[in-house]
Amino acid sequence: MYFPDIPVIPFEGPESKNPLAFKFYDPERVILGKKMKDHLPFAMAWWHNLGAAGTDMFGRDTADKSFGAVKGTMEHAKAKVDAGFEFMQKLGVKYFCFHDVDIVPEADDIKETNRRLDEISDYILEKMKGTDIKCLWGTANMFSNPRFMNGAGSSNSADVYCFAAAQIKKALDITVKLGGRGYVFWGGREGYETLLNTDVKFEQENIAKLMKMAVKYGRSIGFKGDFYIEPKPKEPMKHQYDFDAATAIGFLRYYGLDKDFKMNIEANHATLAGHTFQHDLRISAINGMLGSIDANQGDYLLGWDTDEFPFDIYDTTMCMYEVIKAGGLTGGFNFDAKNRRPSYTVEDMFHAYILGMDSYALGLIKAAKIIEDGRIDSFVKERYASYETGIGAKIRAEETSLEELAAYADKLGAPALPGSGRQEYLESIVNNILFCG
Ligand code: XUL
Ligand code: CO
Repeated sequence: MYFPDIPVIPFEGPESKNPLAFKFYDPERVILGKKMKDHLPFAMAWWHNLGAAGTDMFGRDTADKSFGAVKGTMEHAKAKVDAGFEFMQKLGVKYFCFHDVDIVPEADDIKETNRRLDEISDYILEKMKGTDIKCLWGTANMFSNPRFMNGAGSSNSADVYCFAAAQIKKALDITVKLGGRGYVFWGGREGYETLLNTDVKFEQENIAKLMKMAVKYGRSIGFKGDFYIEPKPKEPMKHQYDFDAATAIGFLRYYGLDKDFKMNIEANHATLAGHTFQHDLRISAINGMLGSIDANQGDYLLGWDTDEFPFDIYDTTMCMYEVIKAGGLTGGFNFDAKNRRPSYTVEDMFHAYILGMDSYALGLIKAAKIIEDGRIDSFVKERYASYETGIGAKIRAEETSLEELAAYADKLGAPALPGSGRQEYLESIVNNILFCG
């Protein structure tokens, strides 16, 4: 046991003061005809939870994530598997997400790294047996190794491009072996620092070609799930090609990849792009591409990816409002989040997941209330009522012309002002539902 002092985390309800209990996440509770645990397929991010130990630009680790083994060894890799499964089982987290190099230490030669990946995936598969824990998605880390300094699919070096392809191939093999629901492309270094040395068109074409080969290979080995792009506008690169959902969707459509890909929207990435989290969810949803979510939170005072555990109930509520309206996710809610550096104990690891899961559970409860209440939906419907009859209906049905509309406007002389947007009234409704019962 790696967490002997931590019990299985029970649901005790909102009145509980027990730090090791859920206040809102009650997996069997039915909301809008579906159990909470089915609305909220939570996932553990291998890298933050079992890897990140507090190192930042100015200081080294504060937490001990050795799990009793020497870091950088296969013994440590296996200890992480054991600790990770104990952690997920104690919390009732049913999925995990991983990068290839989160689950094994990377060797100098890719053949040895791949051998290690075979060994650890056998170990994980064995561990999965007898539990109901599954793989949400896998990915290849194509940003940490110095060879990827200029990107992977966008690298100026064809040799590096081949290494990226080799890593994707292996990461897909492992994802399929573990029954993963999805496969993620986060293009951390797919972008540029300066246009003075960059052929943007060339790089984007190469990325698309790599993705096409990945789809072809994935389907050939029986991968039936979704590929995801995880948009992010910057960090580590100054400009990243997958800037936001709208940009990534346009890219996928242009290169004919939109049938195989969906979006994995990360809250903190959306805010870095100058959007709300809800905005990127809505853009994905209306394009039929809302696939999965990296459930974290940024800090409005800091301009980088702080990857905090979500606690803002307004945000989780509006997220769940979008997810419910979209009919749910094909993926899940991956806590791509890390403890703050001074929260370095084992208890903190559990507090963080309890916070995240409770925040989403409460968001779900409140979003369902907003939908059941119906005032916001009916206001939005009414706001566009002028398109239901007369000239508006003709516009919707594409049964008119610019000439007819111009003649209509001439006859009118001047239109009445559109109806009030009633923003403050609508915001009060949300506050009322959030804070009064
Ligand atoms: C980085 C980030 C990644 C992706 C997977 O900002 O979010 O961890 O989720 O590569
Ligand atoms: Co992420």
